[in-house]
Amino acid sequence: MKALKHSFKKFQKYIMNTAKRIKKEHLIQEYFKNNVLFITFVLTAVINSTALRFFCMHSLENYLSFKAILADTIVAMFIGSFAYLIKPRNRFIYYLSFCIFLAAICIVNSAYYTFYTSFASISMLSLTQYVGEVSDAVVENVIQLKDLFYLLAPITLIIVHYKLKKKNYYKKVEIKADRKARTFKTLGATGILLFIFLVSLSSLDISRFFKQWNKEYVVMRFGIYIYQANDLITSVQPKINAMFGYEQAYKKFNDYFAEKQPKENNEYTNIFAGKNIIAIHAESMMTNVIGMEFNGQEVTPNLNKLSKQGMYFSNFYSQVSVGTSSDSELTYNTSLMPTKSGTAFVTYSDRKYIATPHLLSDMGYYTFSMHANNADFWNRRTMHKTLGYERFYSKTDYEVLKENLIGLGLSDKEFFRQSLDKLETINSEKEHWYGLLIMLSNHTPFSEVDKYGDFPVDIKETIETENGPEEVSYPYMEGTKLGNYFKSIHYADEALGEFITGLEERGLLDNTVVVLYGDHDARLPKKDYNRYYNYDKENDTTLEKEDPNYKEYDSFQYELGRKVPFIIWTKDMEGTKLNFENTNVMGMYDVMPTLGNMFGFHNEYALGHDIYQIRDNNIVVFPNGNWVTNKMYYNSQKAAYLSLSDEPITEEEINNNTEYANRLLDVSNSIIVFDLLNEEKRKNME
Ligand code: GP9
Ligand code: MN
Repeated sequence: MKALKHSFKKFQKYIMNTAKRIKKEHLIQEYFKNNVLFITFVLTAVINSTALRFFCMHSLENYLSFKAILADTIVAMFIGSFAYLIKPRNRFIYYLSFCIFLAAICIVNSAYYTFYTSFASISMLSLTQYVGEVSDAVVENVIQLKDLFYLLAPITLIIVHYKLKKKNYYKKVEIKADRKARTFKTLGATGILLFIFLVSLSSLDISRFFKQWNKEYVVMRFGIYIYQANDLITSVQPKINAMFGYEQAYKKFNDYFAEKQPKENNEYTNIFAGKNIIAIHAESMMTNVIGMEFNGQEVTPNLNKLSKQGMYFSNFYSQVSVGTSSDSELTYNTSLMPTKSGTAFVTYSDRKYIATPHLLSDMGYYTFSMHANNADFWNRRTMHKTLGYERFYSKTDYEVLKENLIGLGLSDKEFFRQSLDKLETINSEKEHWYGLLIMLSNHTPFSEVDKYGDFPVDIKETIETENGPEEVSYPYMEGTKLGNYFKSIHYADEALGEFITGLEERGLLDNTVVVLYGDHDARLPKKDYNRYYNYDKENDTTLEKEDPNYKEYDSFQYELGRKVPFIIWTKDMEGTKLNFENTNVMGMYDVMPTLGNMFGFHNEYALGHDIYQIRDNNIVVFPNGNWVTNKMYYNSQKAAYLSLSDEPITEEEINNNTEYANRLLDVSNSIIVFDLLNEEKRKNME
């Protein structure tokens, strides 16, 4: 302790002395005098990046973001520090080149943002037809006066340089220079700032940085220069990954599909041939709300109705990884699994995919997707094109009024209402069509409770008192995240109900099959489920484990509870042989082969199965290596399972299924990383 005190005192003294020295010897003024070009370079780079945030994101919080300013300073100082290794009179060229380069990054992003309300990505360059479109558009409509602001940086640097030259400055600093020492000192100072920056980052900042798709967020926290460098790495990395091991991956892929059971027809083959399709991607919609009630009021009356009237798959799982919504869309459209690293939508948007919209297009369908959010969210603008959607109706195709906002953007009710008009037009113009509509309102954190409408999740009871019957209420799920989720999903369900009514009124259901899937679970806290299942209303608490009425909700229950609904519905299905509940385990990767069988398209490289071919023999593999069958749920990390039937379980069965799961994940990953479905590429390799 004493030693610590002593060192602290010593450090304090050192700081005091240094401060005195700085004051006495006018070191700061000296520093400024001797490093004019370096300081100009750093300042202009930081001002440019700050201006870019100001012009693009218009909020004080964004353009005065401390983290971004710090990050920009670090980048500029890092680049600038190496200039000290060069002779003073040659440094100007070094600074000017980098100054122009950094200004160019700002100009490109500024112009790009005006057009796309997003920041630029190098990966876009690989889509050649897209580049054509963009460059035309940029030249014709987009370059504006504000984009030229960034040129002030090199202009300032040039002016400063000539002023210094006039004063014979370079000759003076030449004498004083100790080049290596200056470089190291500047790098040292940069290192200290970097340390402060890293400490200031939250886990959300870090995770978004690595995912990179939420570009505005990354630019806001890391500045434009780090964003662009990160973008370069994330765009190039998959190309490098794909350079090694192609042959081996191709062999494994061939072996895998050579063993796959060929497609067989069954009683559902072509039952919907020629029908139009409306697919609804239901954000965070889970199966456990189906049939649920509070005080006699159904949480999701419309979803309940669809599940009762249609073909309802009640044992259905989504198979998402870190790409959540986008992973779900990938698997739904291609019957492939999410990639092991990165996300297919962002990292591998330039690969060839055999996707439902491609196959339907080949059959003469007009294919489109609709989502009233920013088109670049999850890189959909690019990826929906890659998947074969001929048109993507995104935020700019909708009227987004402030009063209609919920959570991430336009409310589901308004989204569906405006989509109806578009669907009506499409229906009048196209003979066959397929549309994917992506919902948005029921998105975590489910906190805008006042916008969801009135849906109490308490317990109301009427009790007899001396003064007659009186209504009492126990808070139950009120104020919990799960409770808020119920309110939110009630809203989403109402939106769904209004949409179905709207479709019916406009005659859009006459020749249409509605397909609905929940994209992933809502990631709700386990303790809230515990309260839901074990509420002790007398004490307003959760029952103890020891209580005889306690219902176990352990991690297995939680995993099984992550089921999402999958429903195939037509307006006249009720009471027919297609109206039933299918309880066989099924995954998102089985959707494409199952629908393919019903509508008449086939993807021979699907990883899932037509559920009517595989029936009760199915296995659903999750990206983390876990898997589930009708008989058991297996957690591969813990090497533990939960039995789901009375049938005995053998070790051999567990090993075989685990091997199958690993192989499937491996092949799926290789298909995407090595672009194995791209025959042209194959030819070039041979
Ligand atoms: C964004 C929406 C949500 O447009 O689809 O994505 P998520 O956060 O669920 O992945
Ligand atoms: Mn989602």
